[in-house]
Amino acid sequence: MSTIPKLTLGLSAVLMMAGAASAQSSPAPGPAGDAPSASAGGDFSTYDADKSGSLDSAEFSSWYQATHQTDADGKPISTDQLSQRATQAFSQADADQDQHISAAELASVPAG
Ligand SMILES: [Ca+2]
Repeated sequence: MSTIPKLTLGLSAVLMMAGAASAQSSPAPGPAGDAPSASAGGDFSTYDADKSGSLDSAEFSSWYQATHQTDADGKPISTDQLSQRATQAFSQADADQDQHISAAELASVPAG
C-alpha cells in the first residue's frame, strides 16, 4: 500500500511537466525577424557590409543605387546617371569629410 502515494506523486509530476511543455509549445508572440530602422528608404546596417558603423563610398553607392532608382517624376534613372548621382550625393552627405557616411549623415540624403 505504500506504493500508492509514490505513484500519485509521480503521476502529478508527469502532469505538471506535460502542462509546462504545452505552455512552452504555445506560439511565441514576438515578430520573426528584427525590425529594421529604415531611414531614407534604406536599412543602414544592411549596407554597412563590414559593420564599421559607417558607409564607405562603395557601400554608400550600393545603398544609393538601391534606393534611388527613379527620379522625382518616378522615371527610372540609368546606371550611369545613378553612379554619378551616388558620387555627388556621397560628397554632399559626408558632412565631416571623413570619406564615410554615418547613419546621421545618411539620414540627410534626400530619398528619391
Ligand atoms: Ca562622414
